[in-house]
Amino acid sequence: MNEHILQNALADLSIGEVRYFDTIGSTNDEALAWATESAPDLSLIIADEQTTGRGRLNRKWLTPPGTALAFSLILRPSAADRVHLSRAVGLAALAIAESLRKLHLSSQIKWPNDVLVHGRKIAGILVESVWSGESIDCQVVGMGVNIRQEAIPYRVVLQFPASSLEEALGSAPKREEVLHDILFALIELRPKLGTDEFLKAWEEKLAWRGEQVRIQALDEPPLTAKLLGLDSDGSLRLRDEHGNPVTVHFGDVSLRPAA
Ligand code: BT5
Repeated sequence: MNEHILQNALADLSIGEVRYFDTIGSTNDEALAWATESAPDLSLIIADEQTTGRGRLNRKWLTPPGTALAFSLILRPSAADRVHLSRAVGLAALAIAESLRKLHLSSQIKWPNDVLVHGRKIAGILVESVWSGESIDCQVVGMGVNIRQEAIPYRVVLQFPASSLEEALGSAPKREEVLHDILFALIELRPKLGTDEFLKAWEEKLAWRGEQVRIQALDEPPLTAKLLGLDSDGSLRLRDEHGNPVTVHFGDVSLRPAA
C-alpha cells in the first residue's frame, strides 16, 4: 500500500483529507493532534506500520508492517449526532462487519469494541474524543483489522483469541479494498446513527446474545448474566441470575461466554 494506491482506491468516496504514513506511533495520536488543527470531517490517517498502537486503557495494539489495516477517522458530529456520540463504536463495528459480509464472512460484535470471525478477534476499535471546553468537538475512531496472519501478535499474551482475514478466507484480500468497503459502509450508515434501525442492526450482531456471559468490570467482582441487548446509548442490557435487570456502561469491561 502507498499513497497512490490509496488515492485510487478511495477516489469514489466523499471523505476529508488523507494522510498516509509508512510508519507511525499511533494513528489515533496523529488524528487527535490533527483534529485540534481543524482537520475536515471524515479525514483519514492511515499507516502501514504502528510502533505504539493503542487499545483501551493503553493496552498495546500491534500492527507489524504490511500485515494489517491501521487507521483513524476524524468525525465531526452534526448537531443531531451529538446526542448519539456513544454510538460511534457501533458505527465502526457495523461498518467493519459489512465489509466482512462482502467477503462472505459472517461476523459478530464482541461488545463494546471488537469484531469476531469464527469467534476470534479480527478487528479492534478505539474511539477517543477531542474536547472543546465542556463539550466534545470531534471523535477519533481508530480501527485495526488483521489482514495477514503475521498481524497477530505472538510475543504478547492475547486477552482474547485472534484471527486474520487471511486465515478466515484462505488468502489475504487487498488492504485498500477492505478499507474502501469499511469507509463506504460507514458513510452509508452514518445518517442512520440516531435511528432505532441502527440500534437494532447493532444489537443483532452482538456475540452471545440470549446467552449467559461473564462480565468483568475494573475493580468489581465478576458477574454472570444473560446478555439481552443494548440500551439506546449503546450500554449493554443483561439479566442476572435472580432475574434482575443489569446495565453495563462503556468503560473497561471484558466480556466472555460464561461456559
Ligand atoms: C482494542 O483494544 O481492541 C482497540 C484496538 C484499536 C487499534 C486501532 S489501530 C488504529 C488506531 N490507532 C491506535 O493506536 N489504535 C487504533 P482492547 O480491547 O483494549 O484490546 C487490546 C488487546 O488486544 C491487547 O491487550 C492484546 O491482547 C490484543 N491485541 C493486540 N494487538 C492485536 C492484534 N493485532 N490482533 C488481535 N489482538 C491484538
